[in-house]
Amino acid sequence: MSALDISFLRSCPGPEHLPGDGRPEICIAGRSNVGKSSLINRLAGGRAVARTSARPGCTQYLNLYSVQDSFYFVDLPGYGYARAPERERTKWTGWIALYLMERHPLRGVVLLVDARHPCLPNDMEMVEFLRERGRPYIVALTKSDKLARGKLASSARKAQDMGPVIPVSSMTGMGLDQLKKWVFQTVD
Ligand SMILES: Nc1nc2c(ncn2[C@@H]2O[C@H](COP(=O)(O)OP(=O)(O)OP(=O)(O)O)[C@@H](O)[C@H]2O)c(=O)[nH]1
Ligand SMILES: [Mg+2]
Repeated sequence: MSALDISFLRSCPGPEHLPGDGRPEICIAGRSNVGKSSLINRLAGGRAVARTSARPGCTQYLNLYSVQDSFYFVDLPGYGYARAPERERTKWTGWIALYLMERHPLRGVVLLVDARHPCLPNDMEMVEFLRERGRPYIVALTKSDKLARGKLASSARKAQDMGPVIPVSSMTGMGLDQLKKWVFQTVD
């Protein structure tokens, strides 16, 4: 996969701080620790443009990236982090919902789901939310390198209940060409 030219612009405390230049956006959504930052880094050719950590819940802001000088990636705060205070959690959910519902330049959502745990209740809720609002999305099954081939195939089959699925790995690069293709088609 050829690397994308991705640069980190800033962290925003809420969607109202995103740019107003009308460039298209693709958002990267998913549970806390699912691999959002790792995916962005791998798409950037392995450069550490996004912060990654073993501690879930570290990305509490919307992180904004410029891609190819022509569109943006918006890395959403991970949802479902049980150890965040209740009040914080509700706030994150509120931002995410508001952004997904109302953001005009948003062209599509890459929903990251751990390949080992397809169809968890809060991911299904997200899928329902996107479907109801007619937002184009794709499910990227992350950490696919952690599953043997047969297990990955059955997980991907199950995940099809969520929508169109691409198994990916930020470790091996699996599926990233296909994901990139979806992103370019969706911003176009
Ligand atoms: N084996 C493997 N590990 C991965 C992969 N992607 C992410 N990880 C690991 O999973 C952990 C979380 O990855 P992050 O990219 O920080 O996840 P995130 O969704 O950005 O997390 P928050 O921003 O904290 O919600 C890190 O320890 C990563 O190294 C992958 O494709 N394969
Ligand atoms: Mg992150």
